[in-house]
Amino acid sequence: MITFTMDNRTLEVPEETTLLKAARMINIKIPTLCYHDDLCLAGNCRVCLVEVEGMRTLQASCSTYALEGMVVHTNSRKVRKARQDIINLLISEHNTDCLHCYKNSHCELQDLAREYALTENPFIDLKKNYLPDISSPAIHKDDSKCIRCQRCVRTCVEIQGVSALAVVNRGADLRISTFLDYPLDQVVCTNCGQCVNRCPTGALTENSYIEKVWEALDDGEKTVVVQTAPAVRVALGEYLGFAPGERVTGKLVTALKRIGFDAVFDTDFTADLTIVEEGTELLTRLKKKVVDGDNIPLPMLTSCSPGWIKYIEHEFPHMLNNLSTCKSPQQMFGALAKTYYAEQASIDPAKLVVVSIMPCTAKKFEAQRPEMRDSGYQDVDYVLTTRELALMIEQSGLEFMTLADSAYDTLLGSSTGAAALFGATGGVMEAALRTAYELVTGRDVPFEDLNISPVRGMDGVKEASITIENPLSEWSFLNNVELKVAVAHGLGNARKVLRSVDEGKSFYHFIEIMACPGGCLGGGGQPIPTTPEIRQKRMDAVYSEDMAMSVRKSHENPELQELYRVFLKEPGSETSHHLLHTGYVR
Ligand code: HC1
Repeated sequence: MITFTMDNRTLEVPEETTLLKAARMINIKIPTLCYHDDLCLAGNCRVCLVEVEGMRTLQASCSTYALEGMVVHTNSRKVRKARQDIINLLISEHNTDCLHCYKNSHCELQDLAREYALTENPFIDLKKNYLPDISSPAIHKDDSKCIRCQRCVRTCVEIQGVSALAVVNRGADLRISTFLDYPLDQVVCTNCGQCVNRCPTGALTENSYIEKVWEALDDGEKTVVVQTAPAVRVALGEYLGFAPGERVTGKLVTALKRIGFDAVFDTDFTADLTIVEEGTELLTRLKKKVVDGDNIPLPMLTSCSPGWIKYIEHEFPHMLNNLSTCKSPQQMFGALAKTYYAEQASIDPAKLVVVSIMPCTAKKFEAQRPEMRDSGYQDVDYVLTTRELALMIEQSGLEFMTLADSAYDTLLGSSTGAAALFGATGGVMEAALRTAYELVTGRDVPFEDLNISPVRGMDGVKEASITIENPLSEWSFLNNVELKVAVAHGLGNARKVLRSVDEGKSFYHFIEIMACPGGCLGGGGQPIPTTPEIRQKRMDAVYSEDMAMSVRKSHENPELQELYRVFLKEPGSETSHHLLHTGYVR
């Protein structure tokens, strides 16, 4: 242990503790613009400078370790003056049209300008004229607001292993660019939005569709329905007065009804549907492989995370046939809304607008893919992130904390605990195993309380296996088969698993991959900040939602059973294939 002094307080910390971390341990806030709990140290912004007695220059606290006997001042006159100068230098190059910035009041640079009471800037104005990159349906990149902290580049390289963003040039000309400066929609960007979630300013934001949604709501000719993703309800509250990890499902539904949506449905409903369709597909693949000896691609890979789909298209195109043909729950919902729901509710689908509330920026891209028009229309019209919904709730003047709870509308609104799990890494796998095991054996999965703990938690790659014993006669070919599965979250981890499978080093029957760390609960469209601690709290909320549900297996969802009875007929039917399945080509 190291003993040292910080702001006249004696501290004892483990070796290799940075001064920034030590300060946080005693609730002293040192500002920083480039540090992020998820990322490696960079020391780029220098805002976190502190004074260390005996040292000639101020030290960056994010990259200076506490040493025995050190005396540190985090708020001396010299420190305050240096921070003011650094912030002013950043502002001298920054587009300061804050009132028209999407990140207005959610910008870390703006917060510091306020905290340090900066009223005048002694430095020359060095702003450059950059044209924003508006090519992507998901992400808006505006270099005039970039402070070159490089959180985005480290995210894209270290966590996602994508490298769509890179640093180019040196010194005053340094900027964040793409391959050959191509627009975002022409490079390997997966639209995951993890960069957006870590950007301290308005340089990277989601492409907002709020105005389009208001327009639709104001159009008396249109019926506007909305679906809410599993991970939204465990995070939305963070922007509206609740602590991380508080579930706000009932208030979310009430808010959407008060905003004016004609019906409020749940993506969890189609998450259950995905499980039934995907579970059936997995069992069909196994049967074809084992019984018929077909050369069916295994492992089967989940297909609900659109950032992941874009990644496999770019990086492992030869494995595209391993992807489940199931569309994501978001897209299954859109296709059903404009067919089944429109029919049941006697609505002209041409006048039906489907809006999604998602924790994910890539869902905006997914909704616009040409494959996603099987209803005869664009199945999902507009996708808003959790953050955009929070803004709409504010715009509506609703006091979210005081809203009563409401229930989802019927027909596409009931769900199970299994569907709630989709919001967390491992959740799709857990939900699928609960259903597939029961379909094959007639019994519950052999885990206490249905909780399949090996696929839970934040490890980047998780593995599990279940041996199938005494299956029903139809599945006798699976007797004593050890079903091997894996789960990866974050595209860097996806790459590890796929490489290992591709090189023949690992074998699995089924792999769940989610593009974002922690799964959707850590999506690029979730409230900022999203940190490891906050992801854990959202994850705990997901599991408590599952435990609170009266039905916890997808195939037992009553509205889903009705959907099959009156419309789809059976899993994998012709209608199912037409509306709910798709394929991707390179
Ligand atoms: Fe997800 Fe999914 S879990 S992809 O993370 O399969 O975004 O929440 O909605 O579609 O259900 C996201 C979350 C979400 C889909 C579902």
